Amino acid sequence: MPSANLSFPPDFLWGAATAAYQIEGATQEGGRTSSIWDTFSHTPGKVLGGDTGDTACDHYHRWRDDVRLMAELGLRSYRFSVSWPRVQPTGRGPAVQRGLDFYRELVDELLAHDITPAVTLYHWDLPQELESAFPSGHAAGGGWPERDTAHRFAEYAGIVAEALGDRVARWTTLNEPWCSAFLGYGSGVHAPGRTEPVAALRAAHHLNLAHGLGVQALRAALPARARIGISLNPSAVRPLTASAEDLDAQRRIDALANRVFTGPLLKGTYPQDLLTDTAHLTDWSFVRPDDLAAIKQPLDFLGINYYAPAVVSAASGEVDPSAPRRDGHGDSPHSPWPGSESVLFHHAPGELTAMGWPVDPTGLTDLLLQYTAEAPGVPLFITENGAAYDDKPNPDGSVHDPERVRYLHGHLAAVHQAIRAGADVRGYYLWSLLDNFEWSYGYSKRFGMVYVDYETQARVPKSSARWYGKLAATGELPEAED
Ligand code: IFM
Repeated sequence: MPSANLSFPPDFLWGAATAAYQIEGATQEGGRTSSIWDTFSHTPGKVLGGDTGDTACDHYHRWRDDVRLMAELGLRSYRFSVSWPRVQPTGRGPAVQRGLDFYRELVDELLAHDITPAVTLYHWDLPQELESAFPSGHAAGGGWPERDTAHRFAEYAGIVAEALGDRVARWTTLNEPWCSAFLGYGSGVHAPGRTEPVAALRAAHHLNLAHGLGVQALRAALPARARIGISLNPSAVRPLTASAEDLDAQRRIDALANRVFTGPLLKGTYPQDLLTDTAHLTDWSFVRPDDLAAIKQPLDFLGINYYAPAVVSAASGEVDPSAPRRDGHGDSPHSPWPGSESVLFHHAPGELTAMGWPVDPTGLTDLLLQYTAEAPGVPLFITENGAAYDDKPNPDGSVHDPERVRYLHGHLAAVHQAIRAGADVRGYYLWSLLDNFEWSYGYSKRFGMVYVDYETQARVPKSSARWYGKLAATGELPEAED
């Protein structure tokens, strides 16, 4: 579609995002100890090709060059995560000053280049010690199914806020708690790799609680100008047909993907249908009386991470548990959908990215308008959006990625459409600044607008990076290349 006249508001924030474990490397330096992702990636068979985050993009040593590159590309904001085990190696007690210093220097460098830092406190790298703790005698482990982890997170949030609060105004508590809970403890394709449906539901609640307690700790430590939110990865769930069965499948997945978080965060309740759908698994007595009030904290913004919609149907017959679920979240015989394991996932029509995810920007417009209605008055940010493609350097070393430009163009046009329809969207962070460690896919999937040669650690901006830089400079959506 021609993009003439697609101008974004003048103060719209254009940025790129990364996460600590995906780019930093240096996993045993500066006093850092293992996170659940170090343990998981070092467990044979868990990550494609046996890849680990040990070196990743070596950002821990190359951060100055990476900030310079961001400035050259014209980015106005950088969203990164703090590695919990770098700052508080055991997940409790005093912080390691070297860990805090790393992030202070990074923030100072960003500010010196006029790039607004946006800090995410938790992007999946739980200190291993907290997972290995067995506070209530659970045989399989501690971690997010345990209440204490929420309190540990609030303590950690306060520590980071004290250290960076004079320089950082944008704070996100958790990134995509759905993945932490349901991929980490349900299907087991993410760390810590547990496959216990009830633990996944308990984890979801304790992540919600961690957010609520974390917001309180941040507000206590930060100046009033600080803006605090959370990044969710809501699913734009569509029924395959309009049959009552498929609509029920849609309702079930919407409850487990979306409302399990937005219910308590925005309304202070868990949805009744979710409690009913999972009643054969748990009575939810792990939700204590004051928890919901603690979780429903005022939000200064809501972060939305969007990649693709989901199309679901009811199973029409016997379900083969070993058949691929096609929900886009990796291969596992275990479902990440407790109580709704029989729901079938289908590809939305159209082109697929290298992740096998359909390209369908309409889901982004839908979600932005949905959250405009559900969270009135709360500004929205797209805190992640992007696509993996099989990018390869040309003989002259350049990297041309027209598919990514088309993906970005389509999704930014969808954001523009939502703004025109009344959504208060304040910024967009492209996932990702650099090619990086794509979790259980290792280094096989490239999401970066900057190509990383993992042998030499050379960074090569792809053509999408130049395209995006033009957008950041002008606020006008450039045409997609042919
Ligand atoms: O790489 C991830 C990121 O860590 C969280 N959101 C989705 C991205 C692509 O899978």
